[in-house]
Formats: sequence, structure tokens, C-alpha cells
Amino acid sequence: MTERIVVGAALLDDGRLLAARRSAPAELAGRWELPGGKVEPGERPEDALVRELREELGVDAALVERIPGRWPLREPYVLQVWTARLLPGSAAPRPLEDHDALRWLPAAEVWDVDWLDQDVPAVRAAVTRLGAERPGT
Ligand code: DCM
Repeated sequence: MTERIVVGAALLDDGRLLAARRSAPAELAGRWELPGGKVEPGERPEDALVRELREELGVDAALVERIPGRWPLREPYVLQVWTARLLPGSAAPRPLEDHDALRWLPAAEVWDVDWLDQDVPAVRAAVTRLGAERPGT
């Protein structure tokens, strides 16, 4: 089967990482993830991620860098992750679709939430970038 890419964002702001709690499907509900979703056919992964962040959280975001790695999900999906930041003038994130809670986690609290297993390596990599984001640049 042709591989399909799922994109996720490590949204960083003021030294904190955004975590989103899934409300569906049942087997994932209550677990925390890096927000994102499926890339549509013909869509660039980067464009898909900006679109998903607008749809799911109501924010205008810019991607910063790809976190190296690709993590297999349920076939045929493979997860890729970028760090991202809110653009100036963006609304604050709100759980509009797929999520029922959001948390901005400082480094000391990142492991307080129950991340989806497949997101853990990317979260670990994102933590090393906390505080390194460049506000306003
Ligand atoms: N997914 C994941 N980790 C993420 C985002 C999504 O494991 N950070 C998984 C959950 C779904 C699939 O990818 O099985 C598609 O996500 P969505 O339902 O958000 O489009």
C-alpha cells in the first residue's frame, strides 16, 4: 500500500510546547499528541501542517524546522514532525476539532501528560529545542 504521511507540529512559544488531548477515536481519546493530521493527495506536507493547525486550533503558524526522523503509525501512515511557532497576530490556540484540551508545557512539565507512544520520540527532540525558538524573527 502507498505510504501516507501524517504531519505533526511541535508548536513552541515562550519556552513551552503545546500538547493537545485527543477526543477521538475511542482508542486514542484522552491521550496527548502533537497537533496535526493527514496530508491530502498532492499537498505538500508543510502546507498540510499549516492547514491542520488552522483547522484544529484556529491559529496562524509558521514552520521552523523539520525534526529528523519518521515514525510508523497504523499502516499506511508515517508521522513526520516540524517545530513551529505562532505568527504575530495569531489567535491563541483553541481546541476546535479532534481535541478537548490543550496545555502549554514548560520543559519541567512536558512528561506530565500521557503522550501517544508514537509521538514520544518527536516530543523528546522538541524538548531539546525549547527556549531556542526565536520570538519575532
Ligand atoms: N496521529 C499520531 N500522532 C500525531 C497526529 C496524528 O499518531 N501527532 C495519528 C492519529 C490518527 C492519524 O495519525 O490515527 C491521523 O490523525 P488525524 O485523525 O488527526 O487526522
